[in-house]
Amino acid sequence: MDTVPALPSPLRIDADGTTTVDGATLADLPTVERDLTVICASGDLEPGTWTGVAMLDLLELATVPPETTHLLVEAADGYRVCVPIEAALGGLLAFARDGESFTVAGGYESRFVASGVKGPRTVKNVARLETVALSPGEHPESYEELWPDD
Ligand SMILES: Nc1nc2c(c(=O)[nH]1)N[C@H]1C(S)=C(S)[C@@H](COP(=O)(O)O)O[C@H]1N2
Ligand SMILES: [Mo]
Repeated sequence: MDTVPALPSPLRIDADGTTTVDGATLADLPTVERDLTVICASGDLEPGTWTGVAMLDLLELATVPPETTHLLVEAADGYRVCVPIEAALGGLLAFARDGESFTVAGGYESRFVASGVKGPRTVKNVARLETVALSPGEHPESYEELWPDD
């Protein structure tokens, strides 16, 4: 399967400096498969085998400051989530689920998925990642742009 799709535009990582990840760089990263269950907004469990590149490998292309607590994952449409960095690092920038490419099955190129990250935070068409250091009193939700899809 040709897993890594041609992205409409390069992926941007804002960490310690800005890194631009083009399609060729993305395609050079190892492709992995992971079984992850996404918890839908409704509470339903959606198990699946996801194929993509490890967020850890992707973020290793940038310099992640040691004080990072959360990762902002932003879509081309402005949708944005803020998830704990440990959860994000264990996740995938996925391109397919159960062997079906999103471009074919869903009409989008990529999707951020991670264990413990619920359905509404599985951002589609990821365009930008940003590492942030939140102080203990700060609410991750205040960094988010979540839209109901129904
Ligand atoms: N870029 C982007 N990603 C998004 C959304 C969105 O509006 N924009 N909606 C989220 C919500 S609220 C849900 S429940 C799921 C829906 O995924 P599905 O279409 O596979 O059910 O995608 C999430 N990812
Ligand atoms: Mo949703």
